[in-house]
Amino acid sequence: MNETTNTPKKRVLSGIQPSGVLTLGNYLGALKNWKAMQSEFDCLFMVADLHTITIRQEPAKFRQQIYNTAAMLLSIGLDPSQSTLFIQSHVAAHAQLCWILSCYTQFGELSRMTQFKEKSQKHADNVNAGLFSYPVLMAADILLYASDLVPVGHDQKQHLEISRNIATRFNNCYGDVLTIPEPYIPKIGARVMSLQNPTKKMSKSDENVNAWVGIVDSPDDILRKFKRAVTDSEGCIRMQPGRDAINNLISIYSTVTGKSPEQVEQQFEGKGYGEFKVAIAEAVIEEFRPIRENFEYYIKDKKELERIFKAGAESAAHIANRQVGKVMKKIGFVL
Ligand code: AQP
Repeated sequence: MNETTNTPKKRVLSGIQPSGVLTLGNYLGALKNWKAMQSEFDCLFMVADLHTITIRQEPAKFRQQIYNTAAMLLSIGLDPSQSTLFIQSHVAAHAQLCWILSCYTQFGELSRMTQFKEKSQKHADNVNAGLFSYPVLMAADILLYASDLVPVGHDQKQHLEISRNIATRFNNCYGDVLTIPEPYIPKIGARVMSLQNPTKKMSKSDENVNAWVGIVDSPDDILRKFKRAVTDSEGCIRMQPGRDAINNLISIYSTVTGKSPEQVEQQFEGKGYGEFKVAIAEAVIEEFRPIRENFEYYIKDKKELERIFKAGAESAAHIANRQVGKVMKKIGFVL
């Protein structure tokens, strides 16, 4: 219950892929908000491991990344007594509903997804059906829990839209079965760009390690990566259209410190890029310091991580199985 309005809390589902070391982009674009959302909403947060195998993974590394991502969710302050934390593949209903919904999704609408176009170019040797139908699995994730809200980054808007279309199409056939999710635009938000190519978003799967800053990177690495970040030849710290590198650095510093971009510009008036980069690195190092310490604690005890995430999966499965049952009954399956 929401204690101020005395109404049921809205349900929110969000997930993160264990596809590498979680970055400053994942943190400022998603994780930091998740922590802030916990008290206001009924939150389910998942390690989206089923999504990750659309790109080929090396088994031992993949398994470790799943543990790391789970430990990271706890390290940033997600509380299993307040939110449901689980690993997607532990709830079989995701795959089950995905198949059902894929029969209510058109080939044409999946073909228009920009992420599919981008990822199939990047991984031209493995353009598998999972990569193509990824948005259907995402729709299943959301619709399984009757999520009212889905936090969306800029790059996820198209996927939420297709989830809404699939749900509406299903409801047009069978009545009001699926909740149509609304986008939730987080309070703190930033699209963090690559430090080496600021026209591209910072991605954990970027092979150039200098392009991204990991949450558990050492302070030395963080400092080095910011020092190497590309800039331009203008020499002044001001947000301006077309100055992608500087705009990105100001946005990072502003989001981490809570200062407005104008305050950041004032603070660094007349100062050089070198000084600015060190200040950003120091702010990021301080932001990540307690998280890295927590991470070192949680990652040591895999049994405890498994216990926490298995308990979360049980709660999630309870909701998800009922929803799949409802959907199957409407379609006419014998249950
Ligand atoms: N650079 C970014 N800026 C802001 N938000 C970002 N997110 C990711 N990168 C940035 C947000 O993080 C959440 C989880 O993302 P994901 O792991 O499910 O997949 P992704 O968006 O594909 O993230 P990556 O790091 O780019 O992974 P790879 O390299 O595996 O593709 C999402 O809310 C996303 O918006």
